[in-house]
Amino acid sequence: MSFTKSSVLKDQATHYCPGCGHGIAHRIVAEVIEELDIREKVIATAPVGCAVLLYDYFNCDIIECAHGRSPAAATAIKRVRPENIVFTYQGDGDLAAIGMAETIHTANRGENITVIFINNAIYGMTGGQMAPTTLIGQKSTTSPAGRDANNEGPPIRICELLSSLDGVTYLERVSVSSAKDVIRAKKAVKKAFTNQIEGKGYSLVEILSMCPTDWKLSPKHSVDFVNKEMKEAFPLGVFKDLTSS
Ligand SMILES: Cc1ncc(C[n+]2csc(CCOP(=O)(O)OP(=O)(O)O)c2C)c(N)n1
Ligand code: SF4
Repeated sequence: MSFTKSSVLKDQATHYCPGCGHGIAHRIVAEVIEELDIREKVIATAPVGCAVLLYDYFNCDIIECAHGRSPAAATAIKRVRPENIVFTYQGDGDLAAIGMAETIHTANRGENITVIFINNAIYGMTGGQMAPTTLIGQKSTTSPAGRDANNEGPPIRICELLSSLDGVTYLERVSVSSAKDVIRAKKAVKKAFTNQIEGKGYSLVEILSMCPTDWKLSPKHSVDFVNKEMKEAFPLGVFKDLTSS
């Protein structure tokens, strides 16, 4: 079998650094949209962060949102055009820092949207500042001695945090740091889109993802960092699934 690129991705080289997880996450989302045959119906929101140029890469309708405001914009789009399939694509700075209020209230309202959350434990685009998901001891430009729970608090686990909200239908944390993980991640993303198609409500997939540039690690060591350190701090798994009950 020969590998072909999904038609949901444009013929456009990305600007992502070597070893970055965003490209893998893009491919997973694109393949799912193609397999579900929903491209014509999809409206995505692009974040502010390294994936800001999402609209250059995906062959579907995309609106650019102010930093962190994707859930509010997605809420409006889905309510006005319920026949469309709406997804947000957000980094940890976008979703869990500046956009935390939008994230919590959108989840709590149980909006029928799909959220793709890329957790790379750092602010990638702006040069490596600490994110809400930065690990204890992890160095960043704003925690040069390593994150200290006494000063900065421990990392925020979004799936665990949102799991207490009644409005939430489906939460799963996956990774793109091995072939097996990528297969699992695609299943989760497909379920999150299928839930929306079936009108089941708010679904979020958290994807642990590599940022070699701002972690100052090689691509190979970045994969090791996800597989060892990140998976320990952010265990993979399904945190809520009301679709099977
Ligand atoms: C209102 C506003 N505040 C701050 C910024 C600066 N800014 C741009 S991207 C970013 C963080 C990006 O990190 P993340 O969301 O984790 O995405 P990543 O780049 O890691 O994929 C920040 C703080 C901005 N563009 N707009
Ligand atoms: S800075 Fe990090 S998140 Fe941004 S493109 Fe480079 S590796 Fe990816």
